[in-house]
Amino acid sequence: MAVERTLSIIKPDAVAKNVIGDIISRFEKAGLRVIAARMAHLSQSEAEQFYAVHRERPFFGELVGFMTSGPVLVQVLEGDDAIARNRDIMGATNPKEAAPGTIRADFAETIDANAVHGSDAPETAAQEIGFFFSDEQICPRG
Ligand code: YYY
Ligand code: MG
Repeated sequence: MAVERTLSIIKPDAVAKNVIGDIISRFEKAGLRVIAARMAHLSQSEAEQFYAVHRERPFFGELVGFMTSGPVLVQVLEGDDAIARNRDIMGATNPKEAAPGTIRADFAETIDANAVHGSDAPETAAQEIGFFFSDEQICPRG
């Protein structure tokens, strides 16, 4: 098992519900370590850039509107198989289809406001981490 890093975002709906700590606790219980974190209120241009891969999708405008609607917590998580492990504990994109006990099943109701983002592959993880954090802002555990 390789130690990986992944980018996680606790989205505006979950921040507004005041469940940041509950969600980080899920990461920690799954063996993931927070090695960088900061609050951010994304601008329209930042959200458009971050989700550029979806720019042709019909939900793009709503996605950007939602992601800029309030503050988020952006984090780098590190651990064995961090990318897939984070996706597992997040649950399916649509909370209605997310397995019981996953973050999206427990903290979200709709596909457009689904509590968390997680990188989906090593290349996107590296790109997304670099989008939010410089090397000096990342503090790997010894
Ligand atoms: O990686 P993940 O967040 O699980 O889903 P993506 O397919 O990458 O879509 C990104 C984001 O877009 C999703 O978290 C919510 C939103 N979205 C939507 O509002 N409606 C859809 N039908 C699909 C995605
Ligand atoms: Mg995705």
